[in-house]
Amino acid sequence: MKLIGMLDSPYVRRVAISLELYGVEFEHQALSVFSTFAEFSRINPVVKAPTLLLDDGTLLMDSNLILDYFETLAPASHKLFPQQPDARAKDLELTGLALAACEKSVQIVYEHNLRPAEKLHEPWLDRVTGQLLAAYGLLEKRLPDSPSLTQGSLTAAVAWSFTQLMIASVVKAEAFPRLQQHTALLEQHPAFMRYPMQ
Ligand SMILES: N[C@@H](CCC(=O)N[C@@H](CS)C(=O)NCC(=O)O)C(=O)O
Repeated sequence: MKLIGMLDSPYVRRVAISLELYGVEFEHQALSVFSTFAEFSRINPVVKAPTLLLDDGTLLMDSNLILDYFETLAPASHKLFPQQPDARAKDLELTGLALAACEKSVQIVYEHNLRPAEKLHEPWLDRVTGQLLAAYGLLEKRLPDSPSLTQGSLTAAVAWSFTQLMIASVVKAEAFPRLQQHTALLEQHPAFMRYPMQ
């Protein structure tokens, strides 16, 4: 099976790290949805990263759907979402906040990198920035004191590393010390080090 997409996408990276933690073997093909659009489109005409191509030709896209499949396959010892309902709800909360932070960060990056400067729409950027800061504000509060390696905690770290790489001037690291510390710790984990953002 093949995972297609660049690791500087937080969605691709969370899938790569999760597959590693599940113990699933896969080939990573680092294609960009921008610079290698044509090659990407020959595998997935929709050109969405991550794309996961199963050995039988099934094409999965959207990190949550890809991870849903592997979470179902994983034995209890390797599942990344807690099984106990209250703990699961807390972890889904972290995951949702981290994914919102990814989405808002990506929107800001696209607004700056894809749109001509004269067409930047400041009210939209302000709105998205407010949503991004709200997502990280809640994550900073909701991260448990000693988080275990779950889907929520790993997605929070992947999101934070992405935001800090791409738009550190928008989200000041010093205002989020718990996210900083949490991410620094997880970035030392072998699964994170095997799939670095750059
Ligand atoms: N909700 C999706 C978001 C994926 C996403 O937006 N990926 C970006 C790369 S970071 C992409 O494919 N951009 C190209 C496009 O949307 O045309 C997921 O979780 O996989």
